[in-house]
Amino acid sequence: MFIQNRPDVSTANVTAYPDEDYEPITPRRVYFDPMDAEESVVLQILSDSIAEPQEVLKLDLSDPGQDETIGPVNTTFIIINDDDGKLVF
Ligand SMILES: [Ca+2]
Ligand SMILES: [Ca+2]
Repeated sequence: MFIQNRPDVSTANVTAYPDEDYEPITPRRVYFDPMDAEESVVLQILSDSIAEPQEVLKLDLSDPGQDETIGPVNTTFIIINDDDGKLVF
C-alpha cells in the first residue's frame, strides 16, 4: 500500500524577521513518499542594503496526518549570511 506522510512545513523567526529578511511560509503540506527522508522547500530571502550580523530562521514540520508520525528531528535552522559589507564595532 502506498502511503505518503504529509506534515505541514512552516517558517518561524529566530533572529530574522518575516517580510523583512525572508518571505514567511504559512503552514502548508509537504509530501514524503514511503522511505523518503528528504523534501525540498523553496524559501525566498529578501535582500536589503544594511550591514548586519547573520540572521536565523527555522523550518518546522508539524501536524502529520492521521496515523502518520514525524521523526525526532522536526526543525532545521537556516542562516542568512549578510552580503552588505563588514560590521564595525
Ligand atoms: Ca536583513
Ligand atoms: Ca543585509
